[in-house]
Amino acid sequence: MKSNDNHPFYKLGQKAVFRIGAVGTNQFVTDGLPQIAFAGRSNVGKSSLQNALLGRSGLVRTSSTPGRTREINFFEIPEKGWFVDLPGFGYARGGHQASGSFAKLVGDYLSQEGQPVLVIYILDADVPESEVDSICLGRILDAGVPTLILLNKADRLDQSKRTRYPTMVKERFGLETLPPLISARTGKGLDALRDRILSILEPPSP
Ligand SMILES: Nc1nc2c(ncn2[C@@H]2O[C@H](COP(=O)(O)OP(=O)(O)O)[C@@H](O)[C@H]2O)c(=O)[nH]1
Ligand SMILES: [Mg+2]
Repeated sequence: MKSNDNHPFYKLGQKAVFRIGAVGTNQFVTDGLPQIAFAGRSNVGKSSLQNALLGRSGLVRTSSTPGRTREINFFEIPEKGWFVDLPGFGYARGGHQASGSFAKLVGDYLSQEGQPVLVIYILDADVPESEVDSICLGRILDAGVPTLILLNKADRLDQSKRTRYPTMVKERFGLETLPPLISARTGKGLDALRDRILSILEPPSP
């Protein structure tokens, strides 16, 4: 682990467990605890980011082959809430038909009443202008689901791109603030994200 290995979120991360890979809406978790969903194109690092946040290298399966995850995977953080790993947008091994059915499953998941409480939408920091992101992120923002946009794989950008790309993405999606540059690989930016997640899973008592 990196220098941030004593963040209080790790205590919860150690207890995280995989519960279900939902292939139909009847398998969605509905226990009322907050769900934080990770969305984005295939291969942007959704699974790597969840592992890095939790400090659990093998919990969420990662792959260098895009489009492997077909289910909506629910990881329980006992008594606190859930990490929900959505299938990657914009790529389907099973062809057109399969692609339509996961688009529907993800659409149904995202349009539930009150869940997810937050969508973490991950962009590849080095691909700031993908058409698939325009469509998918555009829909999520239009649906009004609270969304945090992050630029992952920041370790791959040179200084010039680190300056220019967050501004490009901010303008493109009409965001109020610059999207943070993070890296699931180096741990850059992850403690701020753990703080935010912890404030959702363990809200300060009123
Ligand atoms: N350089 C770099 N590679 C990353 C980072 N995060 C993930 N990857 C790599 O990107 C590939 C896809 O990651 P994965 O987590 O499976 O992506 P997913 O399809 O969005 O879940 C894997 O080879 C990861 O090792 C990162 O921050 N930096
Ligand atoms: Mg994945």
